[in-house]
Amino acid sequence: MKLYYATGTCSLSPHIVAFEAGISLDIERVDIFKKPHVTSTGHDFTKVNPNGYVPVLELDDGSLLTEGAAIVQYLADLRPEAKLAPAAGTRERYELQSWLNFVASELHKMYSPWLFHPEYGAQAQEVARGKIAERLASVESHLAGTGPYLMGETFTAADAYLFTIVGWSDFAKVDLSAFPRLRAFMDRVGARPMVREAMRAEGMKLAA
Ligand SMILES: N[C@@H](CCC(=O)N[C@@H](CS)C(=O)NCC(=O)O)C(=O)O
Repeated sequence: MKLYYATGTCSLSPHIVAFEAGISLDIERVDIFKKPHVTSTGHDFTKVNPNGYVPVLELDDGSLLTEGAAIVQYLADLRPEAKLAPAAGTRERYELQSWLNFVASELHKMYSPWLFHPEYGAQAQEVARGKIAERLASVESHLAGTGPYLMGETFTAADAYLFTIVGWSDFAKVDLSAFPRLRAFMDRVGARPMVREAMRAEGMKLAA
């Protein structure tokens, strides 16, 4: 299987899940800043994903799976013993999907594109930061009752996704100082050996 990724973007989330699950992936970097996007082997990435975005998982039969929230579940289900997703059909699985959807729609798409494109202007960016702060406050109070992870004691695919997106906060000038539990969550997840391996594989800088 091959993961198309761009360093430090949302594709880090399936990358972390693969490492945590003990699944070895081929990886191919995509330059999402070039138009059209090209892969590290020089291919036009829009031929892989006409929407032009990572992550894309190419399965061994050559078929392609897109959308991070679906890819992490696919990977987690290949190794149920790693407990990165509760069994399909259980109430807990819907809870996981609820978190994945929350991160995708309420956080990921609020940080990006708004905070990565200065052309939207300072006012739009401040509105985005305000919305993000509201959503992070609800994560903060959830962690107070449930922690240390979103689903309780067990690290899941939703934690990998939350860690990836909230990890953009410094760059996006999102202030986390009001969210001590979330900051502790970021430190806890960032210290996991397999999370560090995934980041290292993408050439990211690791905290000491
Ligand atoms: N709906 C997609 C969005 C993925 C996405 O936004 N990917 C960004 C990186 S975080 C990207 O590749 N952007 C490049 C582009 O859209 O051209 C998902 O959830 O997987």
